[in-house]
Amino acid sequence: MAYDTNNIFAKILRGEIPCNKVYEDEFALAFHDINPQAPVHVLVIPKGDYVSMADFSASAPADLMVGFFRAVGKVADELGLVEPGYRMLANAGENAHQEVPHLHIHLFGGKPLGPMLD
Ligand code: IU
Repeated sequence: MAYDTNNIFAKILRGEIPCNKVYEDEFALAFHDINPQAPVHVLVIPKGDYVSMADFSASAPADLMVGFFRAVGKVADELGLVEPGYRMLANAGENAHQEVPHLHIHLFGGKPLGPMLD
């Protein structure tokens, strides 16, 4: 799928739409989900035009890939999620109900989470 530069997360990255930011560096931006599904529900997005993990893993430069995943880990740590644990998830495509066509990793935490896929 071609990247849509008018998707909502692209607009957030360009500063055209506000977000409730928790972390930002040269590779990634993290912000609170507007419709939280857990006491902590944060989205981490890479600074680049990637629809999903498929094109990110295939074509992102190595420094962005490393920087993005380091940012995901840093956000989880800074939010105090590492102990007692959290869930990370990235929806990709129609079957997974990906709503926003810019790669985003969901971080869920702040309570015991149920089993996956229920
Ligand atoms: P999904 O993995 O693409 O289905 O998740 C999209 C998420 O983006 C979903 O949890 C929304 O609540 C969230 N979101 C947001 O935080 N801010 C927005 O302006 C929009 C969606 I549109």
